[in-house]
Amino acid sequence: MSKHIVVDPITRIEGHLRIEAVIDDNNTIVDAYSSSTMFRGIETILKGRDPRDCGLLAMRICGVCTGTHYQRSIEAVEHAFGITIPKNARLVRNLIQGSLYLHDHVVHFYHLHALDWVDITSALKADPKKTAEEAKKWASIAGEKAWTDSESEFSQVQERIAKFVKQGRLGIFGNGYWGNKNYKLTPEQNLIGVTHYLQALDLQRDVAKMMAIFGGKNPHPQSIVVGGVTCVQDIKNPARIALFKDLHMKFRKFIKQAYLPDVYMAGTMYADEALEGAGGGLKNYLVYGGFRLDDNPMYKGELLFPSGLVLNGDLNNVIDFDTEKIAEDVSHSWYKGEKPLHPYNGQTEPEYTGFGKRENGIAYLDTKNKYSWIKSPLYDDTRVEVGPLARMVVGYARGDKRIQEYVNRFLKNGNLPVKVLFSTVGRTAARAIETELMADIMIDWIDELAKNSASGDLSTWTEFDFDKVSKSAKGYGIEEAPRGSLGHWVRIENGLVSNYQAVVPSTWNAAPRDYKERMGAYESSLIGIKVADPDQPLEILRTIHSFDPCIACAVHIVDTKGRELGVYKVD
Ligand code: NFE
Ligand code: MG
Repeated sequence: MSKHIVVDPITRIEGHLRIEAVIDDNNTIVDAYSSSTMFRGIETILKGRDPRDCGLLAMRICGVCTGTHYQRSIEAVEHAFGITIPKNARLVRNLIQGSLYLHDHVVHFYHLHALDWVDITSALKADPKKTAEEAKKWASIAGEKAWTDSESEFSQVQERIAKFVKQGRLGIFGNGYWGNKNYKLTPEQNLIGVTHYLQALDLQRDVAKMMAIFGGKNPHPQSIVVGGVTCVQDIKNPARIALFKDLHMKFRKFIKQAYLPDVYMAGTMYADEALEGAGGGLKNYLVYGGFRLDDNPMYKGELLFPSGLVLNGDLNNVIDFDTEKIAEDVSHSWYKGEKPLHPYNGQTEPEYTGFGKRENGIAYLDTKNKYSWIKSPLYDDTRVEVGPLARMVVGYARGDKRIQEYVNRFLKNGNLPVKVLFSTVGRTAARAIETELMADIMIDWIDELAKNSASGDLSTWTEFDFDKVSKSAKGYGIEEAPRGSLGHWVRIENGLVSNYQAVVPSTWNAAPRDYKERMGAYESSLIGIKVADPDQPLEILRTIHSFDPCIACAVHIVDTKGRELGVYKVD
C-alpha cells in the first residue's frame, strides 16, 4: 500500500513550494510532484514598456539572487541593440554577480541547508576540546587552518544552545527533526556546524556590503544601465576598490577555513548516500554559460563557466548549447497553451484549474492535469537540471582547466570518486567547489579593475542612438545565476517591449511534468530515496534544499483559492 507525504510549505527556501511524494511499504519514494502555489506576473507587466526601463522592473522578480535579473534584462536589451560594454563595466558586473555567488552559496549552505545534515541538539553532547581538534582535522584536509579552533569559542556556543533548550524555545532552530536517525554527524561535528552557522550569519553582512560598493545598495543594486554602469566615482577611487578587496579577502578566508572543511566533513560522513547516488535525479545537465572573461562582443568571448549539455552523466560527451533549442511547455502548469514555445514567442496567460481530489480534509494536487504555477522548460525536448553541479559537470567534461583543477582537488582531498557528484551530496559539494573558484578568480577581477582605472581608462558606458536601434529588435540576456542558467528574452517594436520572457534556474529545476509526462529535476531527484521516518521527511528536505529553491524566480500576486499552507500530513 502506498502512502502520501505532503510537505507544504517547504521552509528555508524563497517562496511557496509544495512537494507531494508517494512512498511504498519500505518507505522508499516511488513517485513525486513539485508544485509552486504562487503566481507572479512580471513578464506581463513588462509588455509595452521602454526597454531601457526593463532592468529596474525585472529585478523585482527576486531579491535573493539580487541584481541577477536586473543584469540579464539589461543585457537582453544590449544584445538586441548590438552594444558592447566597456571593460570597467564588464568587470564591475562580474564583481557584483560574483559577490552574490559568495553570499548566496554561504547563506544557503549554513542557513538554508545545514540543518538537513546537522543535528543541533546533539551538539550539546559535544566535548569542546575534541571539537577544536575535529575542526583542525577537516581544515587541514582542505590545506587550511581552522576558522574556529578554540575550545572556549565552541563552549560558548554550546552554552548558548543549552540556554535555548532549557527555556524550551529553540528560536531559529525550532521545528527541526532533531534526533532523526538519518543525522550522521558526531556531537563534535554538529557543534562545528552550528558554530559556523552563527558566525556566517554575522559575516554575510560584509559580502552584502561588497555588492553595495559598486551596486549602490543591496538588495537590488541600481548602478547598471543599458550600455554600461553608473558607479564612475567608485571605479576611479582606489579606496573604494581597496575596501571591496578587504571585505572580499576576509570572506574568502571563511570560505576556505570553514565552508570547504565543513563540506569535506559532511561529504565524508554522508558518503554512503552519495555513493548510492541518492538524489541524483535526471543526470542531464545544462549550462547557458556565464561570466565574461574578455572584452569581446557579447556571446563571442571566453567564459568562466562554459556552456553545454551533458546527458546521462556521461562526462565523455558535451553537446554544444544553442538558445534556439529552449522551449517552455505548460501541459501541467496553470497557463493557457497548446505546445512548447521558444521564449521569443512565449506566453504567460494564467489558467488556474485548482487542486484535485480532497481526502481527510486535504486537497491533493491534480497531477493528471495542471498542478503548478511553474512552466516546464525543455532543452531540445529533454528535461534537464541546471545549477552549480551542472556548471562543474559541463566545465569538467568540456576540459576547462580551471574547473577541472578545482573539482579534482576537492575529490582528491576528500578521497572521493567522481561518481559522488551525481547525488544530493554532490550537488551541495559542487556549490562549495564553485564558491572557492569564484572567491579566487574575483581577486583577478578586482586587480584588473584597479589596474585599468589607474591606467586612466575610466570609461563606463557605450553610447548608442536609441531612436535608431529600437524600431524593431530582439535579444536575450543569458548568464549563470547562483542557482543555475538564467535567461531573459525581449522583443522590441517601435521602441517598446512587445514580448518578454524569462526562463530561469528554479523554473528548470522545480518544474512539474511535461507533455510527455516526464519528471522535472526536483521530482526525479526524489525517486528511490528512502525516508527513515515518514513523520519526519528529512530526506525530502535534504534533496530539495540541495537545489537551493527560489520560487519567486521560478514563477516570476499570490493566489489564495484552493491553496492550503501549513498542511503536513502522512496518511
Ligand atoms: Ni530568486 Fe534566482 C538565482 C534566478 S533562482 S534566486 O540564482 O533566476 O531560480
Ligand atoms: Mg518565465
